Amino acid sequence: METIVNEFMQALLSLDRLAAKRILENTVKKVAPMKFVEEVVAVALERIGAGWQDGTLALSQVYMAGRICENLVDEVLPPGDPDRKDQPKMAICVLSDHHKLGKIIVYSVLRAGGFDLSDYGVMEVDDLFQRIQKEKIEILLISVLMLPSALKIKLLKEKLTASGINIKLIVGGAPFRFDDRLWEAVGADAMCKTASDVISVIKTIMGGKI
Ligand code: B12
Repeated sequence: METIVNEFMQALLSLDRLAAKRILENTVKKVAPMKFVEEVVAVALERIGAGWQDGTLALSQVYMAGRICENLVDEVLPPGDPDRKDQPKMAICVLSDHHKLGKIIVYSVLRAGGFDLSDYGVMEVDDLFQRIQKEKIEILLISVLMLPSALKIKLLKEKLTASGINIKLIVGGAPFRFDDRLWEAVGADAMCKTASDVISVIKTIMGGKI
């Protein structure tokens, strides 16, 4: 996988979308698309992000790499058959943040796993609160990649509690991977380090264990 990560990174840094797509297509002949996303796409983007932090890469490279991956991942993780009964009503969003790739992946994983859910895109606390209340959402999945955005989940939770709304919050993204206790501090019910953990967490919630 290391060679593939390096080649994929080079394709992204040269803004060569076609080369990146070719690497993806060749690799998913041998490994599951999700494995490619988590072990190649996410690793390459983290390394590119680290390059920006230590000054060896430009923010524009981080941005373009993110956009290329966003499109590729959309193509490789197709929606599954959402024909499932007795599901809780679910929605997913990015809260006050424009890092969208994690949300796209989690959404695709859930759809591919047979779950149906609404994609709210990027939301702010007040609009999100109104929408989940109106649509009677039972499980809300929130993706954030910046600490200030993660802390806004606490505001949402306070509003929900004050209104007596009982909804399960599942959170994920970089701040929760950096700090293992943050999800509890913001009042979430569960946290996932990777998108592939999400189905088992939802099944645990459906089984009444969270
Ligand atoms: C690519 C990137 C960008 C791209 C985003 C492109 C896009 N369309 O998404 C661009 C260049 C636009 C960008 C901009 C900025 N970024 Co940026 N970015 C990154 C970077 C390098 C990678 C993020 C990424 O896409 N990773 C790949 C995806 C697949 O991983 P992921 O999102 O973590 O998702 C996985 C899991 O976490 C999980 N998951 C995620 N969400 C959820 C939700 C649920 C419910 C579940 C179950 C699971 C789950 O599933 C996914 C797959 O396994 C990170 C570094 C990092 N270590 O994360 C910095 C990072 C997130 N960025 C950062 C910053 C500071 C910024 C900027 C403020 C920079 C600036 N000064 O302008 C802006 C802010 C933009 C904004 N308003 O939101 C910081 C945040 C620091 C902090 N503590 O708050 C980071 C951590 C870099 C750093 N170390 O400083 N960024």
